[in-house]
Amino acid sequence: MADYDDDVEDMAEEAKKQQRCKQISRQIKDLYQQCKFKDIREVILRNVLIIGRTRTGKSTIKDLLIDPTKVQSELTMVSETKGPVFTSFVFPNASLLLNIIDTPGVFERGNQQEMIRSDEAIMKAIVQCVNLELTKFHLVCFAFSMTAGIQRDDMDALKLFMDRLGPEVSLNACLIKVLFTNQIKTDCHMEMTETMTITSQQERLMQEIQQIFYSKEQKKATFNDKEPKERNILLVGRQKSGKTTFAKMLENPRKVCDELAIFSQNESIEIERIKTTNPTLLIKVVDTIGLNDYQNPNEQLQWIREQCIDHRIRDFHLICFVISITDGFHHQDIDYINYMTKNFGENIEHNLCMIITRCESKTESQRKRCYEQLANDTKFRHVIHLFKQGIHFSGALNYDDWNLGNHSLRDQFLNVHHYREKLLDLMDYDIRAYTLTVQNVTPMHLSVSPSSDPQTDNIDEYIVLIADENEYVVVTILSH
Ligand SMILES: Nc1nc2c(ncn2[C@@H]2O[C@H](COP(=O)(O)OP(=O)(O)O)[C@@H](O)[C@H]2O)c(=O)[nH]1
Ligand SMILES: [Mg+2]
Repeated sequence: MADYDDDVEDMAEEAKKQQRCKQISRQIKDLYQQCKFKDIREVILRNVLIIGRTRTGKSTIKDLLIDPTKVQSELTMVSETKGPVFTSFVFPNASLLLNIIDTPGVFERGNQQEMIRSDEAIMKAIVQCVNLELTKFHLVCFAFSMTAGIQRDDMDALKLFMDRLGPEVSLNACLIKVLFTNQIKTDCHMEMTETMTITSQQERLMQEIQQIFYSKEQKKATFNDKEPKERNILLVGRQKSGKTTFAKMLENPRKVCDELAIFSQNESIEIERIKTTNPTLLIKVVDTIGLNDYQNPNEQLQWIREQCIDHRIRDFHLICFVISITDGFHHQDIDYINYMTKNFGENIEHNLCMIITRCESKTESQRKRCYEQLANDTKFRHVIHLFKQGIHFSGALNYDDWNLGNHSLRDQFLNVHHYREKLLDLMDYDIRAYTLTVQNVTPMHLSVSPSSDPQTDNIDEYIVLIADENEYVVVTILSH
């Protein structure tokens, strides 16, 4: 009996203990609920390497992962090349940890202009990854912006990159195309009623633009039976900086620019003859092949000089260094400017001006900010005085906006017309022409045409190599 009583007592004690345990466990759970680290769980690790030039939107791709509704800040004129940047992202729903290594310097050249490329930046990026114990990449993304396109220089950098990482890297490679679209585009698109098709919207816009153009021209019209003033203009600048579009805009500001292409067209020197009324000018525009990082700028400039002399154009009233606001001012551009003064002679500065293209949607305050950024840049400050004919803006009716029948085209035209007026006034002044001398021009048959190098000619081959299985990720970013 005593044994039985003991057993009952033990059982009761045991039940009490269990109850107490349950209570404590509940309390621990309650406490844990209040703890902010309660979501600790296993995650899948993914390492992504983003490569590409500066200003191709690589950092913006990262922003996009966090908040795709974010409107990007305004484009700056000058970009700084930074070292590799490492960021980790956690996606709780997908139990994913994403490590992104952004390597801006890889596609920028070393200091020595004569060297085609140093792989110092690539090695630096690799060392940084190893230091972070990141030795495996699930994805290697090559980002390029539609406005700058893919240049031959990029191909060289990619080739070098693959040499360093091994060809198997292409199995994990993809191509990211970054499009900067105007915020206004979406607004206007929504405004369009169902009955108003894009075509009729385009027709209406063009009529409106024609009317504005004629009324502006009429206001300026004066009786003038004088012979037109002859002006020669030389356009120099990077590939896709907007030189050809600028010449077309001078001829006809109502023209919608061509659609952006990824690759630069094969070009040779083109000479456009443009006749304008108000003021009455006969402008000969020498549109050159774009300067590119791939070639020795000295040779390129010398070739341009020879071509001009071959075409019997030696006197230039304006020598325009063309840069696009979307690509900004690179510090390599300073080298080009210095090479220009060296190659063409110091007195080029009396006729030198800068044209900043793709500004059709920029307001006056934006243009002012852009100018201030240039004037305050530590490096550009030293060459700004060379642009004795000033820094000017230009633009053209944007193809994408036209394609969607956007109302913004009207305001774009007002800006473009204003820029053109100022530029024609500049050309109308009696500027003393700069004369190209034959001195120092040694006859040489350089092949600076991008199409003439058989080794890097087959662009498609490289794309297939990098974008295995033709994988495209299209990222659309709202611009400011
Ligand atoms: N919206 C806009 N697009 C431009 C402008 N300039 C150039 N583009 C675009 O950039 C592309 C390349 O420009 P292009 O004039 O051929 O450059 P180039 O290589 O310097 O002659 C054009 O086809 C246009 O799509 C501009 O002022 N405004
Ligand atoms: Mg061109």
